[in-house]
Amino acid sequence: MDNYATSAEHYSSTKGWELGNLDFYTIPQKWDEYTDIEHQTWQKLYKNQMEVLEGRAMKSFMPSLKALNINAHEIPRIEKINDILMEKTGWQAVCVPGLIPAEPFFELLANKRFPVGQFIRRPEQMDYIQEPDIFHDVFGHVPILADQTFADHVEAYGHGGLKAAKLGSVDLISRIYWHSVEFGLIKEDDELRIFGAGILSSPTECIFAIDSDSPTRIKFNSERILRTKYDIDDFQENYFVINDFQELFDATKPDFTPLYEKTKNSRTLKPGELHESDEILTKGTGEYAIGAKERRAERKRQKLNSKK
Ligand code: HBI
Ligand code: FE
Repeated sequence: MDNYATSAEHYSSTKGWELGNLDFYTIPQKWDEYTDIEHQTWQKLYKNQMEVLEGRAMKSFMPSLKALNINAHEIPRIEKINDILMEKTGWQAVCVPGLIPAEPFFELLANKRFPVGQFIRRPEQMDYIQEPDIFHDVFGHVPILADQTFADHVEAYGHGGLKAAKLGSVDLISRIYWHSVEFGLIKEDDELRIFGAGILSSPTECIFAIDSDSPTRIKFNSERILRTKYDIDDFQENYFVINDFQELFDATKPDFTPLYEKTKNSRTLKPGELHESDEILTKGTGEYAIGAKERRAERKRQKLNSKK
């Protein structure tokens, strides 16, 4: 990675980038340079997820993995996936060094390119990483891009994001992405299933999101979600549920400009908060969240103490 700026620099800076510069943040995969340990990390994550996602992931998930030949054997070669994905929906995956700024991220999506972290997590980070790696992106996000309706939604989201950036509303539209593409649930034949990539790629949250009594599951509502903050460092307290991808596509199709105005004039909702407009599917006990608050406070105390 010597020739590239570090991902931290990439995320914080759009210096040198301008709209239309689609290749600015993309890097070669350099597949030959993955080590045996890195391939083993992929294998372990993959095998574990296949077990826990059985009966929990949306029904098309495993067939899509198979169709794109994303398997347990080794870290996939991006070009190989693209040969198939291109033909199915016109999408392609491109490698990036890590998180990139919001506008170029949206522009890639608007052009049917899904940014994939080139690296894989270290063995001591199996459960959780802050930055999206190749396992999160290729295992979690890419398979569902083989579904045309979903792929169209993500493309439209890219265009919506670019517009939101001009209106100073990136933080608001990001909440929609978070609560659907990353942490969304879907009802299939009256059963709750996972389609959000953040859950699909998490060994623990995929069980929590479906089986736990703690979180509340609420019918997807874009106006409500635009007002809703999210936590990035623990399980979600509320999950939003769609009936199918067409619903997601339709809900995010209208021009959000008036909704941004309305949202800015409304009180922001906290991650675990419920609202009177909520159509609640299963009401949670909130038990996990109470413990989570204490755990977070404890982490803070430890950090402070270590600085003394
Ligand atoms: N960059 N590589 C990468 N992957 C993401 O998922 C991502 C990103 N940059 C910004 C971002 N996501 C979100 O904050 C957008 O919703 C703005
Ligand atoms: Fe993601």
